Amino acid sequence: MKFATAAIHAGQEKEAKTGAVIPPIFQNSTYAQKGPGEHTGYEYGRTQNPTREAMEKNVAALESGTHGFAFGSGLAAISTVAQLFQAGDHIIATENVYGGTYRFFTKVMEKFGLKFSWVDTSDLQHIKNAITPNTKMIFVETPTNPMLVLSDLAAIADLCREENILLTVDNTFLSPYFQRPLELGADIVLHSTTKYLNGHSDVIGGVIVVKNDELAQKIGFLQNAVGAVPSPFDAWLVLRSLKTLPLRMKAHAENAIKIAEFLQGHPAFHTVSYPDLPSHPQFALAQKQHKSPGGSIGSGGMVTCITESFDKAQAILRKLKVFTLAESLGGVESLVCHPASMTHASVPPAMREKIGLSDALIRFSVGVEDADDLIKDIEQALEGV
Ligand code: P1T
Repeated sequence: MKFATAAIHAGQEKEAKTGAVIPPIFQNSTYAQKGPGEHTGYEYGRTQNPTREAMEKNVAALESGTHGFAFGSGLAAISTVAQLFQAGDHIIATENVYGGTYRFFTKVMEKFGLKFSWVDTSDLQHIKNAITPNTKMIFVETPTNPMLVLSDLAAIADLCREENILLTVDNTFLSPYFQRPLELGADIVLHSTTKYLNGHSDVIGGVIVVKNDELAQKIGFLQNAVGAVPSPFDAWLVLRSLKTLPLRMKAHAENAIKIAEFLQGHPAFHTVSYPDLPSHPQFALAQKQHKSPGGSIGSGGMVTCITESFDKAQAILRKLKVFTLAESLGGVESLVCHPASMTHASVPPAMREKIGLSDALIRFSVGVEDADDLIKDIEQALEGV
């Protein structure tokens, strides 16, 4: 099945009793048993839920994996991956990750004895230098949030295979429409489904996909044992949204390049970053790695730029009208954010400086409105600033 067909059909059968075309929401916590232990394969809602299973199978198909596991948030998915490890294990992580991921690893998992090295994973040599005999996982976010730095997944996957290290990729920024890490050799791919996979800013959720039975068994065990599962309704909303993922991602990317080009041509902005701009330092890697299943190149809807000063950034953010000033990203509506004080406030200032996350940086999550209206909105916000 091709991607657009899988987005609509994978994991979904017509409901047996009525033929309902869309999978029902099984809003139940438990299932009747005929006798003790004599059940239908469904025992308890945390352990199994048919609506959740349909969504998990759908995302697994889109990510070219074999098993999907849904969670109550992106961070719940990340925390479940972290629980594969034990005290003393060493993890190499991309130095610029979502602020909440950084906070979770440094403030929570370090307390349990996991050791982290924060590395610029865009440079393979930096990863090689950080490997120790205890290194168990490389955790890569690409493109990074918010600096849009790319890591070469095929090259890192080769290194991981040689060194017997797991490669986990946070694929939230591109979705499987533009990047499929398991095809490039990663072991685990995960998402905040809150973002592009759900795409309508009405769910908090997460998902993990793997292609290996042993890993699937371990993550399935943790999903049930730890219990950070989503509600059936939230799983259903994500499943509904996945049907339009290819259409939405195409529209996001078409708009994002227009916004990036507009910003680049405007003197109010210093540094405009979008992987499909030839000025992006890793443009060539984006052309190789960010491919839709049909072969078209696209880098999603996230664009950043640096304004003259923190005050200028504040003034612009207050005046935007079509772009809503808010945390989060990946919805059909355009959002804008000031990472240093919002999504990445939990990253220490020294680390923000190291990765180039300036107080004057603005992050746009370009939605699927008419690009002309988005550009006009930025133009009116710049008037008098
Ligand atoms: O918010 P949650 O569903 O728990 O997902 C966390 C998360 C994980 N990975 C990436 C790359 C993310 O961007 C996020 C959440 N990010 C935001 C809320 C944000 O505005 O950047």
